[in-house]
Amino acid sequence: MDFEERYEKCSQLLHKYNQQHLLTFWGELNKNSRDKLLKQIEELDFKSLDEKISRYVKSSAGAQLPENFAPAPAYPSQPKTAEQKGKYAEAKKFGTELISNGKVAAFTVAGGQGTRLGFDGPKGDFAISPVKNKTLFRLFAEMIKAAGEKYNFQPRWYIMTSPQNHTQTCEIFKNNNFYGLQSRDIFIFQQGTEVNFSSDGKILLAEKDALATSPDGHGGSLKALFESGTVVDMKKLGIEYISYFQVDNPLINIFDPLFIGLHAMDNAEMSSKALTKAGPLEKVGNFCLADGKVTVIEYSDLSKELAEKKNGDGSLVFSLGSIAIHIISRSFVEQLNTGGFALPYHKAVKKIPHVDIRNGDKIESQKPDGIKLETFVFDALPLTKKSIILETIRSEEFAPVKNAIGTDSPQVAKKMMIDRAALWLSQAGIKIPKKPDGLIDCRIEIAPSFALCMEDITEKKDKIPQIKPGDTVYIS
Ligand code: UD2
Repeated sequence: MDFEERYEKCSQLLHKYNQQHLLTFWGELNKNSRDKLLKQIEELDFKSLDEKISRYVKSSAGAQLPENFAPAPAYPSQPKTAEQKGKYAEAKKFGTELISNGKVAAFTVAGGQGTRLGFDGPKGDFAISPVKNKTLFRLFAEMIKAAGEKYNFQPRWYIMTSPQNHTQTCEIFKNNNFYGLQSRDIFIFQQGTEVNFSSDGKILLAEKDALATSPDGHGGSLKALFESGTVVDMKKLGIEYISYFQVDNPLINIFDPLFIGLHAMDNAEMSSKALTKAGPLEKVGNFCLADGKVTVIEYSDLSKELAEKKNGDGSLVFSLGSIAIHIISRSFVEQLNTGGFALPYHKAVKKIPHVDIRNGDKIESQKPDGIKLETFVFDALPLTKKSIILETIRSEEFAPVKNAIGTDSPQVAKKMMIDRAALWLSQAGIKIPKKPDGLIDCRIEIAPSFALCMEDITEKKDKIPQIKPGDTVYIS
């Protein structure tokens, strides 16, 4: 199709869908810019556009909640009955076998912007470890390498970026020599984008020759895993399970035999780790059961009344929070993508710089008035035939780095990393110096190559130096 024909076709479609303003500056554009703009318009999914606008962009209703829902059941972090003890032991053994046989791959979603943290660059490059200042990416790489050595397999790491940080992320990996991993074992791919809208349903222009777009949310990972060829790569390598985690959690236990084993033994398609919420309004999703399906209801969508509802023993009715740690079966991702799947959108009202159609000026909005649409990965849970939840302990596995100060800040995460290291050491019988007020009086960091979990310490106990008050110790 030549240029004229392409323009005609796009123009007709845009008229039909009330988006003709996108060609306002056509007359001012050179050939390259015209081509760039047409390509973006040609890629728009016009079929779903009207529904997207009426159902999500213009609607002021929040997420659609299921009519009836109850708290979701979960495996406890420690087995309680004899039957459970037997099952956990079996699951650990099975999970270990699956890892050793190369059936599990690591998968980090790292397409977010890290705006709240105020860090300029991919969040994975943020330095977080308390002694060596290792970045999140370096920590994950070291965990993955150490797991490969511990379980004697060739680990593969998939990382999802977004157009905003893809090139930078790839450069960071190259500049750091892939953190000691083989470059061929790291597969970095980009997620998709969604166009941004004004509140009246018009697609915004970021430039006269470019639509305004933003990453399509972490739910986009389920599509991107497929469209990037990642699942084909996994299939070739015999990888069956995807260990999904967010780029912001330095305490992640990427290859957890128990979690992987339970997921596989129960024939689950997508499973989750959960923890007891720190309070009724903690900003994590709530695990619920709706129509027999595991469903996550975001903190912002659960009424205060329900969030605060208590059981007779004083515990919260909706006590299990989602920490975005999942095991996803590769076959589930394939199935979702071949069966015309679509996750619901969530609307976010943000400040989106855009071009003023009336005069071509750039508008930097003072208040949030642009609309971004995102999908969330946990919305795939109700689409599974089976989904299990394993409760975990916050101090062992969850210290997200989200805000510059306060809750979920680097300061808190560093302290939690030190506390976990101290607990692992003291459980192995190593004396940890404490201040009179009971606080730990040293700074400790344990290299993933030394220990990936508490049990690894016991075997290497003799190699740990004595720790004196005020010491800064790196155990490697
Ligand atoms: C998420 C969950 C929340 C809880 C919490 C745990 C949502 C809406 N909420 O909160 O329930 O589990 O995490 O830490 O998910 N990302 C992409 N592409 C995108 C958007 C995000 O890769 O388009 C990645 C991002 O890089 C990060 C992760 O997804 O690794 C979470 O993103 P977030 O920080 O925006 O999620 P948050 O804190 O709202």
